[in-house]
Amino acid sequence: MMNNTRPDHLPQLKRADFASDFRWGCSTSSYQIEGGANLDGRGESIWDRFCATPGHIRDGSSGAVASDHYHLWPQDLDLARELGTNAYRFSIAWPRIFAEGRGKAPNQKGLDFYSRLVDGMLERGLEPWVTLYHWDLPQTLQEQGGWANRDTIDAFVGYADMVSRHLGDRIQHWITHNEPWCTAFHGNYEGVHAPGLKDFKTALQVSHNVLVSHGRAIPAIRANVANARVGAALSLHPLKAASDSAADVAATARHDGLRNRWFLDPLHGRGYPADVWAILGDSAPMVQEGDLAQIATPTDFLGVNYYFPEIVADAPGVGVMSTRVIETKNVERTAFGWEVSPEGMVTLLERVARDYKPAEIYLTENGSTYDDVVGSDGQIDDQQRRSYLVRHLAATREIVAKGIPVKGYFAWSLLDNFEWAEGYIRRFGLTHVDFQTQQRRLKASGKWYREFLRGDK
Ligand code: IFM
Repeated sequence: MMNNTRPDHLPQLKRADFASDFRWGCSTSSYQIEGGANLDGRGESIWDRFCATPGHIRDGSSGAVASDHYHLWPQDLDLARELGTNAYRFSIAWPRIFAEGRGKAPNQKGLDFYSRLVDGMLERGLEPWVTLYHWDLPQTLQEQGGWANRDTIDAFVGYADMVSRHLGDRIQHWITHNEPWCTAFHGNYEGVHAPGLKDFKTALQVSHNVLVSHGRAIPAIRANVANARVGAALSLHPLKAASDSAADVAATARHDGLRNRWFLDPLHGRGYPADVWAILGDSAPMVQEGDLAQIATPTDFLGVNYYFPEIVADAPGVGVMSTRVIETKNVERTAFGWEVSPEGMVTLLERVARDYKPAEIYLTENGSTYDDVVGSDGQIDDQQRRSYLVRHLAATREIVAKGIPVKGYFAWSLLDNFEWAEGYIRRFGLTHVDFQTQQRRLKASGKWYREFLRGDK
């Protein structure tokens, strides 16, 4: 395999290759970085509860302290500014606003924290991009059925209303949900994420209710925020059939149906894909009159989180969809085993633009994990992550050159953080975090991003 980490093999890039109003940022999420789990009136989230059960998290950890961003946020925003980014994507912990998920009075200390955080972004020239739901559902709501219960839709709209009322004077960009596929299927079918359920029908109902909550939150946000720009961030994958056989090709179409089209189609006014619906049988979600119209409420942009392509084979009897994702050999992979494929990102965005024609697309996440080593000089020479970043930015430039309306790129992630079921084993940061001391150190990848963004290469 080609050594893709050698600087002379990497494409040459400069910020000036992109429009001057292109959004450059990093993404983070509340549970993964904040810590401060019991501070200032924050309620329990499904992730606090999930992590407490031995066996759920590979290293037995939790996000209780994480990167201690709850205390260290000024220094983290300084880092984002020093990188030269002009935008910053973060999420709000719902249980900090409503400890039990809903209520007339919000937790003022929670609102104040985010208010200070947003002011801190603006003071540093960082445009705030907020995500309302990045998986930390209040545990009380889970006890009432979680996202499978339609009442959670109302609770989410109340929460979105409260947050947008308080922060809408300073935040223009609103992302309702991060990766609804993961919320639904990792959390409720595979059981590898909170709340840890393993029920396909529940997962499908969750996916539907999450989508309805997205559509219903939009008018609330627009009512509170002048010039609001709203969208959702989907995790999408380009797919290839494992072979030319009719069975593998058909399996790939089925897999695409649930992985990609199950979310893209209803958000773009097409309802659920008929081919998938026909397979679901009794597992299909309960859809009420008006739901599909609400899901299709017009948005301003589509957020795409891109990490890796998938190779799909027919697998009779495997799950409801009878498909299997297979691992091919001789492919460059990250430490997570995810295939590195900048060209897959090009294929994916061409497809999304062609089939759905979103007015604007933002790459709301893209990044990689490797086994970082801190050298004796204290430096983290993460050439693989640097190479990954450079090549995905070159792919972004190619996508833009094709006339696809990609308007921004957010690297995942600003900091090493709590990587869900993998705990602290997987590091995605452009900045290294020593979880004993909370010391931050920019990795080689972060230094490259800084040079690229500041044009001082
Ligand atoms: O860390 C996650 C993030 O929370 C959602 N998107 C994928 C990232 C890497 O796994």
